[in-house]
Amino acid sequence: MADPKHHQLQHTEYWKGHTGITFGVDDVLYSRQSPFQHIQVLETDAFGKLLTLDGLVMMTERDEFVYHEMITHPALCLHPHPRNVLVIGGGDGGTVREILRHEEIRHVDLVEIDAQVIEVSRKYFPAVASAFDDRRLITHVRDGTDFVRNADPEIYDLVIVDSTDPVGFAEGLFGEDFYRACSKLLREHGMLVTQSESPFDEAFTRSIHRARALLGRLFKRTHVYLAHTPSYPMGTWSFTLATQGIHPIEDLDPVRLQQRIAEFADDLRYYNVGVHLGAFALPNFAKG
Ligand code: AG3
Repeated sequence: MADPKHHQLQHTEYWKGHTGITFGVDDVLYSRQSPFQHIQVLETDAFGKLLTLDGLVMMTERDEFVYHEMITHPALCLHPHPRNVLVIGGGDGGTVREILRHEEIRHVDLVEIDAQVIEVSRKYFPAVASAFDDRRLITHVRDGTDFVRNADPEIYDLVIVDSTDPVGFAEGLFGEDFYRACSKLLREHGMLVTQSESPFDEAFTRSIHRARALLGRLFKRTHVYLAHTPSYPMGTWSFTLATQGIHPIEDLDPVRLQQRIAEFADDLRYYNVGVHLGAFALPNFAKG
């Protein structure tokens, strides 16, 4: 039976034959071409506002917390004393919002290539962009590959790559030169986390296995973990964590993790001790 609320406008993400869910669209709030990509903000019936870049779903009001909590807290909670963080991409601000919940964080550099993404997020997603005025944050509108090539060595404890898919101008953010440059920026115990696409999508997993192999040459350990992201194609998303030895489960004391979480937040909506432990348990099909 057809939905009684008929949407003349819909949005479905298509990429290489893979489709995401179809959003019923009530209104197009923003639709413009930036120098880098086509940016849209759509008012959807089920997910609130939706941000797309070149038609790819970046986030929705309803489920952005899953991705943003999971790209940040597992690594931040594993690191013995994270102070300085570099975020490549993430111009919507969700990733830095989560990082800056941690009081021990002294400095975050956010490097976003497209100033228009930041402006759009500030205007349409204030709850996501809520940390842009934090004094500990410096925002650089610049190409991430260029930034990491020129940054001082050994200054960060964590690098987070919150990029769009590895196509077009973002492809360099999944490549060998980029990862090598990132690894040089890290201090002792330094870690890198990158979003690594849906484990169901073969075209992507090929590039992700390659990325993981490249990271494996530069870091002692690489681990993939998963989260449920209803608005992204296939509904499950992966992240790759690279460390210089810290094991995400074996080096974790659940009691201490519980205390640590309580220190920085009492209102997380996804991440908790059980989720941390479970996220690194991969279904057979997703084991590399
Ligand atoms: N970063 C994008 C994750 C990749 C989404 N890919 C897709 N829909 N095909 C999310 C930006 C949120 N800070």
